[in-house]
Amino acid sequence: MYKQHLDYLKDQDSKVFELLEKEKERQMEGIELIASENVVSQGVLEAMGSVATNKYSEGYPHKRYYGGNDVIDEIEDLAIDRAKQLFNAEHVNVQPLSGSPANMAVYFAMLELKDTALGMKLTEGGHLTHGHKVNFSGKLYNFEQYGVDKETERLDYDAIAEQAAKVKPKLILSGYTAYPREIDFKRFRKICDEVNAFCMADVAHIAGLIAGGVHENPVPYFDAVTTTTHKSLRGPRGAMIMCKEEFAEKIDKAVFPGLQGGPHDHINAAKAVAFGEALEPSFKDYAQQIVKNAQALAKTLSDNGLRVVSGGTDNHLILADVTSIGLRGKEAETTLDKVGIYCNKNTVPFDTGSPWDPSGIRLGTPVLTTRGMKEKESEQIGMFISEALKNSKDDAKLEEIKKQTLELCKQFRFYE
Ligand code: DSN
Repeated sequence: MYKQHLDYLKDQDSKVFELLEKEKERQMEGIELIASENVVSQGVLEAMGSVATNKYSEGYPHKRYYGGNDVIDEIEDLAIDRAKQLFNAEHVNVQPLSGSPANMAVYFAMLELKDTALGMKLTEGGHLTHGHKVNFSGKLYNFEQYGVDKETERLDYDAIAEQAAKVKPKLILSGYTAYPREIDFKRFRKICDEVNAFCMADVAHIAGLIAGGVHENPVPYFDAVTTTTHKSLRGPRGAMIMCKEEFAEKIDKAVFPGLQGGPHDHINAAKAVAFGEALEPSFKDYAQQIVKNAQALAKTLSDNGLRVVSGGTDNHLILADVTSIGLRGKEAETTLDKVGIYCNKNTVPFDTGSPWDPSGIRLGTPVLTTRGMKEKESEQIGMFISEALKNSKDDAKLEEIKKQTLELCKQFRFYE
C-alpha cells in the first residue's frame, strides 16, 4: 500500500488537501485505461516531493552556473548512469521537462529551420510534435507524413521507404502514441541509411516495454531516442534523450541553454528511482503482464463485437473503432466515464472524423497492471466496457456496471 503524505497540508491548506484526497479516491475507485498514464511507486512519489525541488542547477553535472550543486550532481549522474544501463545508451540527457521539449531539442540540434523530416500522421498514431501543422514541429520544419496501410492498419515499411526516397528527409521519426503493433526499428534504421537521414525514435509509450525486454530496443543503433519517463516506464512526469556520443554535445546544448533553464532536480531524483526500479528483474514481469492484459482485453472486446484496429495488439494499448457498434468516440468516452472507466476518444486509421470527434477510443493497460490485475480482471473490464457501450442510453444499466467496477477496484486499492 502506498501513501500520499499530506499530513502537514491537511492543516495548512485544507482546500488543496481535500482536492488531492478526492483525486486519490477517484484513481482508486475507477479503472484508468489512459494508455499514457501509470501509478508511480512510493519511492518515486517521495523523491518528487523531496527537498531537491528547492535547488537551481543550470548547466550539467560538474559544470553548473550556480554553486552548491555537489549533491545535485550526484543525483543527476545516478539518473544518467541508470538510464544508460537500462537502455544500453552511449549518452543520456535526463533534463527534458517533458516529451515535447525532448523532441524539440533533437530537431533543434539536428535540423535547420524548414528542413524536411518524415514522421507519422497524428490521426494514424503519431504525436503532435511529429510534424502536425498546428504544432511547432509542423510550423518550423517541412514535415512529410506517413501513415499505416489501409487493409492491415499496420506500418507498410516498403511504402515508407518509397516515400523517404522521394522526399529525401534529413530526419526520419518512428515511435507513436496510438499504434498497437510492434515496430520494426531495424527496418527504420535501414530506411534511414538508404536516404542518409538522421534516425530518431520517440518511444514514450513503449519505453517500459523496451526496458522490460518485451519490445526491441532501438537505442544502441539509433542516432537519438526520446522518451517520456511517466508512461509505461512508471517514473515521474518528465522525459530524457538517449543518443550516440557523436551527437551528445549538440543535443545537450539544444536542451540547455537552447531550450530550457534549470532542470527539475526533484524530478531527476525520481527518474533515478524509477530507472533503479526498472532495472529490477520484477520489472520484466510487469512489462510482460502489461501486454498479456492488453491482449486479453482486446480479445474480449473483439469477441463482443467491437472492431479492434489491426485485429489486436502487441503492446500496452488497444484502439477500438466504436462506430462498429454505432457510437462515436466522444460518446464512448463519456459513457465509460459514467461507469468509472477512463479512456480517451481517439482517431482510428483513415478516420473521417476529427481528433475532437473521432471514431474510436484508445485503451491502455499500464495502470491496471501496476495495480496487480491480470488477464482475468482484464477480461472482466472488457465485459464492463462492452456492456456499457452497448447500453449507453440505459442509465440504470450503467449504474449497475459502475457498482461492479467499484467492487473490482475495491480489491485493488493501492493507497492507504
Ligand atoms: N498525451 C500523450 C498521450 O496520451 O499519448 C502524448 O503526449
